[in-house]
Amino acid sequence: MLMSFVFGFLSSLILFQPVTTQSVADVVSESRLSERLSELGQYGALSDGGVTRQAFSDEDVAARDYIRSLMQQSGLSVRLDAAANLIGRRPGTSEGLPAIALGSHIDTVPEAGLYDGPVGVIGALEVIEVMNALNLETRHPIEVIVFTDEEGSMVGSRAMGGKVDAGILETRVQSGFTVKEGLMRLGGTAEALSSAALSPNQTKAFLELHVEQGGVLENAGATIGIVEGIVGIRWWDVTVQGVANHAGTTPMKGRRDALVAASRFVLAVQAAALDTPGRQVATVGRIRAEPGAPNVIPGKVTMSLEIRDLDEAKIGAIFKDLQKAAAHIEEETETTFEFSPIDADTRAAFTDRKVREFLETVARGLSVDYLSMPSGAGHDSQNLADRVPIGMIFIPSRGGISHSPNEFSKTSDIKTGVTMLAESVLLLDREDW
Ligand code: HGY
Ligand code: MN
Ligand code: MN
Repeated sequence: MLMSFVFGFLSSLILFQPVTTQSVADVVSESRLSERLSELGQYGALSDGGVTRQAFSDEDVAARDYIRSLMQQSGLSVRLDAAANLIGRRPGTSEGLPAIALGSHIDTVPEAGLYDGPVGVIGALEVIEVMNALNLETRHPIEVIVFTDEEGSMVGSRAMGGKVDAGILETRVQSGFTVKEGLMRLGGTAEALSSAALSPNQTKAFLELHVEQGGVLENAGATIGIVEGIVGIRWWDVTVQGVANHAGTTPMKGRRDALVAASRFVLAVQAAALDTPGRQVATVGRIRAEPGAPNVIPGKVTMSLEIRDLDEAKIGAIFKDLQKAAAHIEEETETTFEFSPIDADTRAAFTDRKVREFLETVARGLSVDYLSMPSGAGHDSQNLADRVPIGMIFIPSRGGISHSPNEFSKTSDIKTGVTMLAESVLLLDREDW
């Protein structure tokens, strides 16, 4: 035990040699990070300080132009792949080597905060600024990627990970566009989606800096999370069919009220997640009762169902339990339930052990308090994990809040995350592994 600690500590001293007299941390600029995050936050800004910048919306299109201009200002060559992923490339001294890729997303959920996604994109661009300022050359090319529609279909990272088929093009996302329409708006090539898949040896590793979106780091007083694994996420549309009728003349007994049935199902979802041992979660995030008038018994309800866990088999088992619960509710309420999977399946993925070791070496070298931890949120990284070694760095979210205008991360923590990211890129570049 002692020997492995001594070895780990010594290797962090040997491996982790700051590469220049002026250190990376000296150059990472908190003011530039915070300026750029607030500039990006102007695209879809809300009066309460939050932002709505849904994939394929006008705000998303305009924000991508802003990021493109930052990429060009820092000397990156910019391209779009068929899935409209925006990719900025900094050449390496050995162009034949695979790229080390960084990045995240800039699309948001409705009424979001400023940090979920943008910290990973603005942070990756800051790494490029640091390398330029220190005149650092890397052997490997470095790429900064803005993935398409992370908050919905994840078409960008799924296409890059070779995990999509043409069916995804018909998926309609929160902004109202189908993926096909959206790709047209962003300049993608829907009919050539498969060409976005990473070829072998195209990318050496992918690192994503992201806000934790939970309270684990803050509660532990740690600044950095080194992610072990990212949960799998499965979505369904659930339709409950009852019989609409006059709310005044229809006796309570014998009603076939779709909203009463749906409400019982929502409580069954909560019970299934609470009663199963483990850290799984299950949510009904969207519900709509029709025809939606106060004096009409709802005849139809459509709602979403989401189940997440690191263990795919457990997601399947919980879904089976919920189908049984729905069958029971059908009988008692004389309604019918229909489940249709939404093509946004995101499989659980584990980060690469070697990449995690590099991240731990850098954290020790920077004397940063870090935790190894799972991610309860989904991320673009997980869709690349079958093709590329991935690593994720978390920074704390105040109060564990995210997907909300109250989302906040300290600029000093963002700076620490970016310093970790930059030093990790330099270490990955130096080491043959
Ligand atoms: O939903 C998620 O976990 C991610 O923020 N898209
Ligand atoms: Mn995110
Ligand atoms: Mn999100």
